[in-house]
Amino acid sequence: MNDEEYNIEYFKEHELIRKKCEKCGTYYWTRDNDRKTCGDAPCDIYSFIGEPIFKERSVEQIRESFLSFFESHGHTRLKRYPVVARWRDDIYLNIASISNFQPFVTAGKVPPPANPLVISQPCIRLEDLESIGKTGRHLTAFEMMGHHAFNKRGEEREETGEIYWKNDTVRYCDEYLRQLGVDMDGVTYKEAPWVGGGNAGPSLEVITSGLELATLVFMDLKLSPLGQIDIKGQLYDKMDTYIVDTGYGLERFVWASKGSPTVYDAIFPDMIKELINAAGIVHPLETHHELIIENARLSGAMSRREIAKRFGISPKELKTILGPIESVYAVSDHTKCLAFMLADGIVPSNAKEGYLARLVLRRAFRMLKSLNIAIPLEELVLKQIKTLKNSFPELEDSVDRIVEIVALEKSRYDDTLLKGGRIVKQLAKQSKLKAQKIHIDTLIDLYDTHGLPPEFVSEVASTQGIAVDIPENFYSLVASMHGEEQKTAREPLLDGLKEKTE
Ligand code: A5A
Repeated sequence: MNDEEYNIEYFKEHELIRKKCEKCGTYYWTRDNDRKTCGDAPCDIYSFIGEPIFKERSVEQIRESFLSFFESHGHTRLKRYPVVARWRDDIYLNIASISNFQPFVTAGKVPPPANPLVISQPCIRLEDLESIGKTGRHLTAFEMMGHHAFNKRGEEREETGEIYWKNDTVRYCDEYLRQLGVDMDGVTYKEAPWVGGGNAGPSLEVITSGLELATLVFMDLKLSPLGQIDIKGQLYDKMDTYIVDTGYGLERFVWASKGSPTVYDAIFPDMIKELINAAGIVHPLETHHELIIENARLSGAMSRREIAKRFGISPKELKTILGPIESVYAVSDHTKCLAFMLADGIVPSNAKEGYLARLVLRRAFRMLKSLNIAIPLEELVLKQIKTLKNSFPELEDSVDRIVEIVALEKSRYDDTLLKGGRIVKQLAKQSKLKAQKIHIDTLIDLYDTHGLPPEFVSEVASTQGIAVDIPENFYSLVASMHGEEQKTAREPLLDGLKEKTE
């Protein structure tokens, strides 16, 4: 992407300078002359754990502060859209606030519902499944607060004029962060071109204290077979429209304001307490305080293996300490994800979005079991709805349906495991005879055809003396094979190796 794209007047006027990260080589903008790195994980560690970035605020307070800030700057506030992206033929779930307006509004074929507009859109990203509970910052269900402006080129622009573009977008961001009380000397704007939903454009990631809080995308390209601009082997052309597409991670702002070890501790304190009690465990913050805080600070920047080494323990020991609390975090996350998925009408099945709901349900069943928690999952989903009902009263309309669906799914799951035990035993015996391992393809087949989670396969196979290697990304792998989500998931082009989706 042409450097000129980031030559934004606002940066110059406010004396931000462009630097190259000493670690990852990415360019970023900062007010701090002495800065050496881009500020993002893994180049920088989370430095706000125990030292919040600004005054503590709740989810409701941050959401309202964002929406009213942009309202006071001429934006129309919109209600949320469903989490099931029924209007899209390329994705099943709503993965970003801009997804609401792709492809027809972004292509200029249908006028936007308001212009400019602001929204807080519940999104679901299952490609982040394996990170849930581990990196401290990933949720499957999160709210993306976005302000959007849809500009047209050519004659139409002569008539209506430009709504706004890069300068005002960065100015709004600076002003909003300043209003929250963020120290602006610690904020970096990292250059990270964005692609998603058939569109692309230059983008700036807004980072402080190791945490990416928001992304400002200047969407002005569309996929085009004869396009002139090559991005990652795909051809793009300029659009007739150019669109401000921003995404501010609501829960991350709340986390930054609390400085808790993870985003889950910031968002789900009551649910976490209840699950810990029900499991009869102690939060490792109490038993291994230093390790947990240090792990929380490093978890965005280092692998498990590296962290274990730093503490002079084996990765297995680290897993024993962290495993239960990570499952507690994941159940907290998944119950919220299910509240939205089921309330928005998804019925678990073996296809399309139903497959994705079943995947989340079964992961939650399995984790509850591993924690020895007997509370029915539907009760926990209802608890989430209670917490969410002030902001999303519509969720309450589906309570009866949700209870019925989750309970039915549980009994199906129990049946599946009962039958599955025999299948896996047989398979393990055969593998033993042939001195073969159980291959990943077999694991996927057992999951897809028989509904058997790889952890269950591993448990049963081990009784026959067969060890099973479960790939770390098993669930996001099967989700992507079915969800086609990866097609449009955002990929920062310059750091594709690090993380795809943030
Ligand atoms: N359309 C653009 C704006 C977009 O989707 N950008 S993004 O992928 O970077 O997401 C915007 C912001 O949402 C991120 O900066 C981050 O703050 C938040 N976010 C993304 N994935 C998240 C996840 N799995 N959990 C919590 N927050 C997430």
